[in-house]
Parts: sequence; structure tokens; C-alpha cells
Amino acid sequence: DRLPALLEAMPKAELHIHIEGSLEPELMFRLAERNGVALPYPSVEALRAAYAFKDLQSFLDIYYAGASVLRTEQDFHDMAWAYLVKAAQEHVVRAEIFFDPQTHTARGVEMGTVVAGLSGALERARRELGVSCDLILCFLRHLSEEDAFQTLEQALPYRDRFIGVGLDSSERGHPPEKFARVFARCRELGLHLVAHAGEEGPPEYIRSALDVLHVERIDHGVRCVEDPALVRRLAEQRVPLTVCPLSNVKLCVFSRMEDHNLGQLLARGLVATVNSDDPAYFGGYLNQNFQACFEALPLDATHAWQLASHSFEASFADAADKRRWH
Ligand code: ES4
Ligand code: ZN
Repeated sequence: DRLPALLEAMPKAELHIHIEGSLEPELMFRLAERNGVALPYPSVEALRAAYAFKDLQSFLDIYYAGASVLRTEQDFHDMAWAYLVKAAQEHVVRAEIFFDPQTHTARGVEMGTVVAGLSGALERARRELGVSCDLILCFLRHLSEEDAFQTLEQALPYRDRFIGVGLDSSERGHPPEKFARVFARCRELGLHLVAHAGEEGPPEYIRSALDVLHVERIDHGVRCVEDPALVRRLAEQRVPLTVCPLSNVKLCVFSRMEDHNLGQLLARGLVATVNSDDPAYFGGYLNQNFQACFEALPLDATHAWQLASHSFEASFADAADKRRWH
């Protein structure tokens, strides 16, 4: 069976990766020691053993605690560089990388430190690894819109270091409408717009992400299948969904990979893509996501080609690069 080799070797874009979710326990412990930060776990093994999540919130609690070891520009550089080396090995030729500045600025880390560390690693990856890559700033939806506006203000001196904004963190009870004004401002600024919707939240959140926030892609979006009219609209308008199979199983959105609806999404004509979300927490980088869902679902080489093609179509790379890969 040559499918695993095809999945591994095919050039692809990763469009849904939280850089703080790429922080491996080994690096987390090294940074904790370097910065004199105490971790509430005695060892790498004990930390990994705590990665048993029952839902999105139980994951986010551990994910935000893990990010507390990140203090200096070098820390942010080291984390992003480690991800980009891995991505290049997996034949990721384009990466659009989320970061959560509020997780850091709330602890007293300057926006400039975060952005300089991350964007320095991306610049190095373009040069040394030949990976095309850009940053997308995410607002934390469990915080207020006022807080998001302040974060945007702090980021504007670095406007040329990120290509868009997203919306992540606890979905239920924090509908897209809560961020209508700040997304309108970002739209005026010419930023690309995306939002997590329909991961744990209802299909209505996908609709309002499109109609109220005017996003260009939906992150996750798997719950769209509960609303057939919405599925038809997403297909007709070719709105991409950045699906994260291992994440969905680890956070109990689907109980087993065999139950994942990726195959249905493709069969209904949706521009679905495969992504890793938080690879250090969910058991694998991009290729392991491909391998896991192709093992569990009735997907073949045609689907593999389709998913890679969708990833380039859905990307915010410049037109010349997209034509070259597509
Ligand atoms: C996230 Cl899986 C997921 N969902 C929402 N927000 C997030 N931040 C990091 N991973
Ligand atoms: Zn995500």
C-alpha cells in the first residue's frame, strides 16, 4: 500500500496550527529551567500523562499553563523554529501560523517580544528551509472585545509582521457577534480574517462568523453538517474549513477517528483541509493527522490529492505561489 508514502511526500499547506500548541514537553521543561519558572508537573512523563482531555476547556486550561514558560524573544524563536523544522521535514511548503498574544501580554510579556521572536523564526525558515510562512494573530474569545481592541492597538506597530487575525479559545457562550466591531476594524486594515467556529459550538456560529465577521475561512467547522442549507452555502461559496482530525478525537468532538466526518465533508463538495491544531498536545504533526484519518476512513489517493489541492486554494499565499503549488 503506497498511500502512507504519498501522504508523507506530497507538498501541502498547513493553515491551522497554534504555535503555542507546538510546544513539546521537552522544550517546555528546558524553557522553565532557563527562565526559573516552576511547572506544576515533576517530569516530562508526568506532564504528558496529564494530556487526557474531556473537552476543549480541559485542554485550554493545560495549554495556557504550558505557555507560562515563554518569556523572552529567544523562547518564542526556539518554539517557532522547532515547529518549522518539523513542518519542512513533512513537506509543508506553506504554513499560516496562529499566535495568541493575550496569553503572553496578560503575564507581562511585551507584544514586541512575542512578535519579534516568532517573526524572526519565520524569516529564518523562509531563508534556511525554503518554507513559505506567515503569522495570524488570534483574539481570545473568552476575553472581552475591549481587550481584543487593546491587543490590536499593541500589535499595530508590527502590522507588517502578520497577515490576518483569527478568533480562538472557549467557543461556547462566546459567539462571533461579540467581536463584530474589532473584526470590522481589522477588515478596514486589510487583514485576512478567519475564526474558529463549529468545533464545539453550533452551526449558527459558522453562519455568524461569515455574515457578521466576514471571515474568509472557518477553522474546524465540522458541526456544519447539522445544517444542510449551511453545507450547501459553504460548498457553493467555496468557504474553506480547516479541519483538525486528531484534535477532534482528543477533545471528544468525535469519539473515534472512524466516526470523523471528513469523508462526508469532501463528498458534499466542501473545501476541507487537514491540519494539526496543537500537535504537541494532540498526538501528532500534520502527516500523523493525514495518516490517522486515512487509516480510519474510506479515503484514497484521490482524496489525498484533493486535500493537498484544497490547502493551497485556501491559503493566503500570494497568487504566484498558489499557481505554482496548485
Ligand atoms: C485551540 Cl483546538 C482549539 N480550539 C480553540 N482554541 C484553541 N486554541 C488552541 N487550540
Ligand atoms: Zn485551533
